[in-house]
Amino acid sequence: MSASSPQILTKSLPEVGHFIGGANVAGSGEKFEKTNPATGEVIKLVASATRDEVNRAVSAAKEALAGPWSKLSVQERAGVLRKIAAEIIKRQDDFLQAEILDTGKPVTLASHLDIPRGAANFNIFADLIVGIPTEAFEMPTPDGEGAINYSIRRPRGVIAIISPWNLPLLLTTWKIAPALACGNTVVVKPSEETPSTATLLGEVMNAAGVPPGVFNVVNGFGPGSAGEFLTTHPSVDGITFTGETVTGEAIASAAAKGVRPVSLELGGKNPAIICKDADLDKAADGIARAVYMNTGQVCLGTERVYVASEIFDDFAERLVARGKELKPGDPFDAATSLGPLISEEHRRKVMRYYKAAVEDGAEILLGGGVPDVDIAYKNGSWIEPTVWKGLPGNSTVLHEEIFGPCCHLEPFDDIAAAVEKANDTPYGLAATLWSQDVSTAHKTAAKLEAGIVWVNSWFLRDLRTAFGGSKQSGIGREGGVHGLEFYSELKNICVKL
Ligand code: NAD
Ligand code: 6OD
Repeated sequence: MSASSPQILTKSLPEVGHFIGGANVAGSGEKFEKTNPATGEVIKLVASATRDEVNRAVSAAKEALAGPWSKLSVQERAGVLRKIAAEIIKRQDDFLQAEILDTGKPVTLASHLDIPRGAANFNIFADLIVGIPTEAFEMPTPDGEGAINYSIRRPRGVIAIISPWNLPLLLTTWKIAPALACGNTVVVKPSEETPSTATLLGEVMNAAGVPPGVFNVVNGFGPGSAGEFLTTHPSVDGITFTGETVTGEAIASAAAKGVRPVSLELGGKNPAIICKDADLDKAADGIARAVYMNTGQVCLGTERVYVASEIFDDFAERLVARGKELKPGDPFDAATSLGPLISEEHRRKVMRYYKAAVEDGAEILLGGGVPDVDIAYKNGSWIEPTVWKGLPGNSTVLHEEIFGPCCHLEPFDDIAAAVEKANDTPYGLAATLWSQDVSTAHKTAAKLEAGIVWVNSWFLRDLRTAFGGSKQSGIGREGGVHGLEFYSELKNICVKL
């Protein structure tokens, strides 16, 4: 990507601007090139928001807080959210096209996960907001008359939403929906790699009757660009972020100025434990998804697998076999099951870990390089699904988040030792555990240091549940009532009788 590009090359490229105050706005500042990761072709020019454009978006959001949006009842707001969901489904093909061109992910994945979840996020928070209770307490007072306390929810104000590129529509709507459900207004800064679906969402908001200024999008980068302009803006009342832990630290310090609430969903180095009594085929299917899905670019994905010694070879064989079945190619072809990585820059990062694994003495059971692809895709950011074993405990490959379709397998004899190794990480996002013994499953799940533990499954989501990471994987929980806690101010009213 470069900030400027020759006129002659870029003249006919479609442009992605911003969405401010209910209208698409062509950027007035620099434009950068967006590449299709499947082909390496430049497909779009994206406007990088100036400070003035970010100021305009935040002002539009601030003004909209006092407009018709604030007059809607909770039931009416829920109705608007349901219309947004219906509109996303109606425009499913547009969203698919935009998401697939930006990410290169296979249509089978985007049409089953990304776009339907984008719509489901609005429906679930519409359901939740109308039913969420608050608390009430009666209290005695010295005069014998007493008092009652009750609480009500109020919007926090303007919420800044900063999102990553791996599941663009799914992850931005996961924040937009609860923020709007609680009556806030939002300014979204999508990843520079995936500007399109958030921007398209602007049209959906208008069609669903969302008043101008309630939903705004500014495109651009992070530091010294739209992300920083937005998170440091004094009129932003709360910040919600999904992305890398190191970026989370920068955003937490931006939020500290003005003491703004912040929700952080960050990176992981997620373990899996496969017990000797696991259903091997189901475990191999589950771990194959956890390692290879979205080319390993899922924050919840598994990169470290601890397997009971008795079944190690059988499990490894099954996982490798499933990796071999993956087919890279045209993302729009229903037969394609493996997409590229998001960018050349990210491929260089993942390849550094592939190289480090070999240098650290890993035995490669699968992959390790770049796959053969059709000539039309030869400039894309393709990478092979990869499985290693035999790494020493101090290898960086076992401690740093790679975010690629790869994992390391290690045998264990004693489940306590497997749990200790699983927990030996500064991260604590997700873990997955495979056992048919109910006691082992419950006892081990409770010991794993992670915000989310799946037993005999992975990425099985009930949107009413708490979602978030412990340790360096985040602060706070979103999802269900927990998301509504972040996006609303709970006010206690004490009435002396
Ligand atoms: P990233 O942190 O590089 O970028 C995320 C967003 O932050 C982008 O929009 C970027 O422009 C913006 N940004 C970067 N620096 C900023 C700054 N100083 N101020 C304001 N905004 C800034 O992350 P990424 O590479 O886009 O995404 C991959 C990472 O996201 C992985 O670490 C993955 O684990 C994590 N992730 C976590 C979850 C979760 O739920 N915990 C979900 C998805 C992805
Ligand atoms: O399912 C979700 O709600 C969620 N936030 C998933 C995150 C996936 C990370 O890549």
